[in-house]
This record gives sequence, C-alpha cells and structure tokens, in this order.
Amino acid sequence: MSQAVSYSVQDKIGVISVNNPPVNALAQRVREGILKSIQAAQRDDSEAVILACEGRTFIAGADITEFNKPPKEPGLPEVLSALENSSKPVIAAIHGTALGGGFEVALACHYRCAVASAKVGLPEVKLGLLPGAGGTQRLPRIAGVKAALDIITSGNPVPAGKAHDMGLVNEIIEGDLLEGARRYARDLVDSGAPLKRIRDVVIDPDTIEPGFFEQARKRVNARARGQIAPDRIVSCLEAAVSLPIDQALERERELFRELVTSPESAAMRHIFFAERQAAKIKGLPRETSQRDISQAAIIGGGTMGGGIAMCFANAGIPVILLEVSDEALDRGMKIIRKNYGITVKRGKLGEEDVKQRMGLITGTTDYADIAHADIVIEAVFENLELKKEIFAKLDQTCKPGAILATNTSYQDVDAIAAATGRPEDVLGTHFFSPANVMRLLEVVRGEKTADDALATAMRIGKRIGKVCALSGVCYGFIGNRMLTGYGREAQLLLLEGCTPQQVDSTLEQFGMAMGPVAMGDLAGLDVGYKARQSRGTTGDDPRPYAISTRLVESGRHGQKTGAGYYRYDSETRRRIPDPEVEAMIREEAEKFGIARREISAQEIIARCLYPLVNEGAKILEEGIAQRASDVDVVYVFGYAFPVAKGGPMFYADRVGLKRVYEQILEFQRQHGETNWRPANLLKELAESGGSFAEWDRRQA
Ligand code: 3H9
Repeated sequence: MSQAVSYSVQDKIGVISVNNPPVNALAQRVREGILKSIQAAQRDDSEAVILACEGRTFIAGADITEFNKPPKEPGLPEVLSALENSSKPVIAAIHGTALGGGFEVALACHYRCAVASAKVGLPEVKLGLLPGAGGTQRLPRIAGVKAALDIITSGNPVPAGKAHDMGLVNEIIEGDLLEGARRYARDLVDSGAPLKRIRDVVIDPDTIEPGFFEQARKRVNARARGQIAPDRIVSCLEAAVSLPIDQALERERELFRELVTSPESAAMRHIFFAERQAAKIKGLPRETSQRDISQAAIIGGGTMGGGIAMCFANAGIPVILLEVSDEALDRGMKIIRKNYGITVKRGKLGEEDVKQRMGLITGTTDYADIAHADIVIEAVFENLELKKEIFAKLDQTCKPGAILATNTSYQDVDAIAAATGRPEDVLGTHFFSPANVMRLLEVVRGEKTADDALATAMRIGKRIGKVCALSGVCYGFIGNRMLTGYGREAQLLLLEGCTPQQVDSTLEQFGMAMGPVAMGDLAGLDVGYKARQSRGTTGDDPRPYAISTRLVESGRHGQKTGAGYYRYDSETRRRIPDPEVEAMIREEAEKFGIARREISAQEIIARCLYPLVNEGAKILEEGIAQRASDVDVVYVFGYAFPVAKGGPMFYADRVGLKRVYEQILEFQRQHGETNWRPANLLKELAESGGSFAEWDRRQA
C-alpha cells in the first residue's frame, strides 16, 4: 500500500485514510492507494468503509501539476468505479474542502457525511476545465440539472449545511469527524441501508424546460471572456439528460481531454500557481517571524479608506477609521453602510452579518485612538506632502512595532518612510478600487522595510481575501506604471483612424473586461484632466491627452455626465457611439497633421498590449517585480486582463518573444524612439529564443 494512503479495520468498519499534504491532491500514489484499499476491503471482514483524510482538508482535487505530464495508471475514473461498485457501503467523511476530483470521489461513494465547516464544490472551470471524473454526470443526478449547472459553471464551493439541504451531503457530523463517521457507518449497516449509487438515478428529460440548454449556453458564453470551459460544461449536462450514463461519461472524458490540452486552461493553470507563487518573497524563509495583527486603523474614510476598512471587518479584524472631522467621518460610515446594503440586496450577505461587520468598524477624529493599532493604512488623496505629514504624526502616535502602510498608487514610499524615525516599519499597500471587491493588493517594499513587516503584510493581505504581489518602489509600481503605454496607444489609435468602439470592442473580444476608452469614461475624464492641470503638461507629448482634454472642456466628463467618448443611455448605461465625438477626433488628428487610415484588429491588440509586455520586461530588469508571473497576477487580478490569456507576460510567451520584439522594433521605426524603446531583457530573451517563463525558472 502506498504511504499516502493507509487502510485499517476496527470493529468491522474499514477506514481508508489519505495523507498527501498539503491538500491531499489525487496524485498517482493516492489514486493507487485508494484503489488497493477498496480492493482489500472487498476481501476482509469489514461491513462498511469510510474514506477520510488527514491534515487540513479532504481531497482538494486532482493533482494539477500532473496535467502537463503523460497520464499514469490508475486513472481517476477507474478508482471511482471501484468505490461505486464496492459490495459494502462506502462513506466519504469530509472536512475542509472536497473540491474537484475530491468531490467526485465523494460522489462515487454511497454516502457522504461532513462537519458543518466543510465545503464541497467543483471548481474546475476556474482552471479552464470541467469535472472530468463524473462530476458533470453524478452532480445533476442528485442536485438537479439547474443547481448542478450553477455549481459547475460558477465553480464556487457550497457550504456543508447548504449541501445537506440540497441532498449532496447525507449527514452533518457534530464533534469528531471520524468518530461520527464510524457511528453513521454502523447505523447504515445495522439498518441494512442500500448501496446508493448515484449513477443509477435517471434524469427525466421532461423535467427540463424547452430551450433550457440554449439559454444556458448563451448566458455562459456572454460572460466567457475567451474561456471555452463553460460552454463544454453545458454540453456535458445536456449529455447527462440525453444519453445513458456510460455514453455521457465518455462524452465528459472527451471534452475534458479537449480542455486539458487547450491554451485557455494552460493560461488559467499558470495563473493558479502564479497567484500562490506571488505570495512568496524571494530570500525570505517561510518561517520569517511575523507581527500580530488584531487591530487595524485606516486614515481617511473616502471611497478607498472605507473599502479597505470593509476588507478588515469582513475578515473579522476590528478596524478604526480616522477622519479629519465628524462630518467627514459620518459621510465615510454612511458609504460603508450603503455598500453593505447593496451586498444584502444582492443576497450575498444577511442583515445579521452586516450588523456584526459594522460593529467591528469604529470611527474617530483623534490620532490618540489609533495609538494601539497593529497596522495603520493611510488612504488619503495623492499628495506627497500631506502623506509625509500624516506619517510624521503616526511616528509620534503609534506604538512601537506597528506597521505603517500607505495606500498610494504612485508616490515614493521611501520619501514617505523618511518622514518617520522608523522607516523599517513603513511599506506600501496599494489596493484597487473598489477596495472591498478587487482582489489585487500590491505590497510595496521600501528600501528600508523590515522583512517581518513585509511578511506580515503579505499574510494579512491573504487573510483579508486579497491576492498579493510584491513591488519595489517606482512611479506607479507594477500595474499603473505598465498602464501608461496601454492608455497612450489607445489614444493614438483614435487619432490615427480608429473609432472608440473599434478600439474597445477589439480589446473586449480579446477578453479585457472593458476597453480602455470606455474605461476612461467610467473612471471620469475629469480626474486625469485635473491632474494634468495641476502638474502642467509642458514638455509632454500632447497627443495622448488631446481628445480627452477637448471632451472635458466641452462638458463631457464620462459616464457621470452621461457623455464622454460615448453617450450613455440614462437608464441602461449602454454606450452609444457619438458622431460628434468622431468629428472631434478627426479635427484633433488634423491639428497634429496625422493622416487617418484603416487599422486592423491585430494592430490594435499589438499596439495596446505590447507596451504592457515591454514595460513589464523593464520592471523585471530593474527588480521591481520578482517574477514575470507576478506581473501576470497583477494584471489579471488588478486590471481584469483575461485569465484565459494568462496575463501579459504569459501571452507574450505564447505569441513568441521574437515576434513581439520584432513588432516593437517595427513600431519604434514607425512611431518614434522613446515610446517603443525595447527592454533589454526582451531583446535578450527574443534573441536567445527564451521566454519569460524560462527566465522565471532561472531566477527562482
Ligand atoms: C480536478 O480535480 C480535475 C478532475 O475533475 C478530473 C480529473 C480527471 N494540485 O491554495 P493554497 C498546492 S482539477 C496540486 O495556498 P489554501 C498549492 O499550489 C482540481 N497542488 O492553500 C500550494 O502549493 P505551495 C480541482 C495543489 O489553504 C499548496 O497546495 N481542484 C492543488 O489557501 C497550498 O495551496 C481545485 O481547483 C492541487 N489540486 O487553499 C482546488 N491545490 O504551497 C485547488 C493546491 O507550493 N486548490 N495545491 O504554493 C484550492 O482551491 C486551494 O488550494 C484550497 C486550499 C482551497 C484547497
């Protein structure tokens, strides 16, 4: 028997115990161990068999690292058949998360019991896959087709209580899981309970409304952003209704094989590992000591500060919100309450939860009240002098060892740290708006930031539900620094011949959540306008700002004024192309002497995305980002880059760095030296036939 799985019998109840840390993934030795154990159970005097796991969780799925390698026997379906066809009842005993292949194992068992804190689910879609070991066939047989479709296409886990109500879990166990599972198994044996094989359930096609699958397909494809898995999941569920189980399982296998070799899934698996890798700081051992965080404080109760306070409250950490006046504080608290209200309306939170979370947020206007906070995050507007003033005050007020963080998007974290006598405690925490929704957190390491402060910030980021990526200090850090070229080229494309909808729809078809021009309208064109006014634009190339300046000066500030690059339907907010704007664009182009021309979708994509790649390479070269895969994480979680494309650096690897580099040289010849100066790293990798992925491996 393999070490990852052990089998023993006590009081005529067999227990198959999986022990494959960290998450009991179904590696080959686990599959083999389970198969041999269930075979052994057929021959011994056990009357029932429990399948349970050691460590922090039930089986959390297939071993994702095996997907790139040649398959090894036994395959998961073979193991599941052996469990399902056991002559003695098999009971899954679930704690932690039974996910993907793990939940499929549980569904092949005759009964499932779970502790109340457990969760079950089929998250394969998040890896560009579908459940490939019967999940699309067994789940609809017990949950119903509609519920199964929701669970499998969302990939979201279902808490044990709800799973019990839905019939996915037969018994909730109080107290010790294994003891409870033994009692449950004994009861089943004593009562002569049947061997419930989910595969034997037949779905009556008449229970499915006509057009159900067409509508489902339309719905999932409308929000797919380049992902193909949701569409294939619908096909599997259709097969669950229309085909006998063995043929339907074969169809599921076929579609699983298509997905597992697809570029979309490769990209999404890249992001899965990149996300986990990004949380690790090179050169910092896992055991680096960390500071205790049990009280947070936020300076500034605006949209950002309020959103950050919600993140802490959502994670159960008490947080004090500091504002300059009672009125400002009141306004901030009201916005938080309103945001929670929206979540309640959407059915994502109950009134009780909101009450409890609001109870964790207290307000003050007095710095003395935050003296005992373990972490303070400053979230006032972007003014370096103001930030320095605040940090000098924090230095005077906060207890020794408190982490002092700035939520700046652009300012120099080292200059802010220098305003204190303890720069080792200072770092950046760059949240993205809305902070309570967006997953990314850039953690910015100052020149003098202490290792334990940094390690604590990364851990607290994960605790409040963020995906963390480490950045060094530079203007705009990783994400916003890269964005400059993306926005600039979108604007230049307008002057050169594109319409706003042409630029936006091309990038949206590529998979971006929203095109760059429409994004400007959403953010408000006046924001950049005011910033340019206060900075003065002398010396800058005026072309990338010409159109938006003209729009703002004619009262078109974007969605909030009902018009920007587009006009907006006042009810639906649908964007409507506006010939008036197109005329303005033509006039601006003429002023600059730019001859307008037809521009292909291919050029739009290269012009907008290659600056991300090129700047990303410079950021790597300078050591601002630790890894190319971290840059991908920043773009997928902070800027809605399509996960099915794996982030800009992964995408560039796919296109081929030689091709990307040569195209950049061509753009440099056409559009000028500065904007398109290729990064040395890109040149080096392109010329040596390398890739960013390989560079990451070399640097690891
Ligand atoms: C599948 O099952 C296909 C089947 O339908 C069909 C087959 C035929 N494999 O996330 P964490 C690693 S597809 C390999 O930080 P947490 C992870 O990389 C799979 N490795 O912990 C990390 O490594 P490291 C469907 C895995 O407590 C370490 O474990 N299942 C796997 O925050 C800790 O992970 C899923 O998609 C894996 N399956 O969260 C579930 N899972 O320490 C994927 C994790 O070196 N997993 N690792 O960086 C998760 O969602 C979370 O890991 C989980 C724990 C919630 C379980």
